[in-house]
Amino acid sequence: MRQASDYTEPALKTIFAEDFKIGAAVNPMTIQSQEHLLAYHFNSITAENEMKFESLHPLEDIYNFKLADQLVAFARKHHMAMRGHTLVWHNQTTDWLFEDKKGGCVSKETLLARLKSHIQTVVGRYKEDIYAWDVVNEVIADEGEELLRQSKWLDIVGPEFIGKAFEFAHEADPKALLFYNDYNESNPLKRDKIYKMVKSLLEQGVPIHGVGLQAHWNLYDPDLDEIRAAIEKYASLGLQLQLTELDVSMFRFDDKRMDLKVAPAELLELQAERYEAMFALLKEYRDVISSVTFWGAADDYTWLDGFPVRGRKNWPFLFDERHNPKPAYHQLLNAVTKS
Ligand code: HXH
Repeated sequence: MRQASDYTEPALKTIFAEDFKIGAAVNPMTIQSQEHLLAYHFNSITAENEMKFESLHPLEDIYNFKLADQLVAFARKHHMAMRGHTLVWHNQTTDWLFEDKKGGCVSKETLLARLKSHIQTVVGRYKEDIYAWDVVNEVIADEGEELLRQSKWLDIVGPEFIGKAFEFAHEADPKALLFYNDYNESNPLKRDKIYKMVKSLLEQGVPIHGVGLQAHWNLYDPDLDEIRAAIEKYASLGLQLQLTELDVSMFRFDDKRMDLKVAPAELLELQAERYEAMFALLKEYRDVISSVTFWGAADDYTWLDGFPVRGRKNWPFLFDERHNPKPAYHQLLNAVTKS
């Protein structure tokens, strides 16, 4: 593995210093195993899992801040910005939140009171360290006419849980930038639904400051034109945009191939082309895009190992398993320094 003194290539955070922050999702393992890489190339982090509801608040009277605090300390140590992820989600949230003592459903009032208390505690605790929160994650339905996906939040509270979450977060830290975050954000059908939902929040006076484009992309999808159209549409709301969970999978989402044990040169080349084109586009929108966060940092650890195809490795980042720059890094650097 590379030592701190081995890092001599231009740092990503320097290359894009005039454009946007460059972030990485981290966890308690990677802040150790990837410390030099993170410190050298990145100026922002997000907790991959440690600030999700089930991690921070497993039981009504128990908060677990230990792991989240470790990540915050890492950001402080390396003078990095930190994003918070995530306050309201239908996944990785504990059942107690929605249940009364007898295991039945709580009332709307109780659920909102619990949400408010959770947000005050968590957002309040990290006020000095976290400048932006993903307040609501993934509430839009992927397919069909329905605007909002089915969830216990929707069942119990109705659609106003979304605006309430933003209000509670704004009360807890009036300085924090508050984001709505979602995936398949460049798909035209879902894009228009996200736009519609966020627009209605704005019309109701809800304190929302940005749209998070997760950007779980791959070599082939989404099309650059669709990414551009999505950026334009969200930006037309007058909000800032961030790419919050960027990765470029080697496989189309429905590709089940299992034969690759190492990343083939042809795919690394395609990935280099793709990253170059993507960042050229992102730079065009540097006035509205304030941060680009990868959902990891190097190919030794990615949530895409084993997802959605169990047992399959993936290589979605700019740095390889030994933290060396990949063809995508070199081509990106080349393109950006020429322009
Ligand atoms: C993100 N969801 C989350 O925001 C982040 O917190 C997490 O660490 C990783 C990714 C992306 C996602 C959303 C839906 C999804 C898969 C990933 O849905 C599927 C689940 C199974 C099969 C197909 C889709």
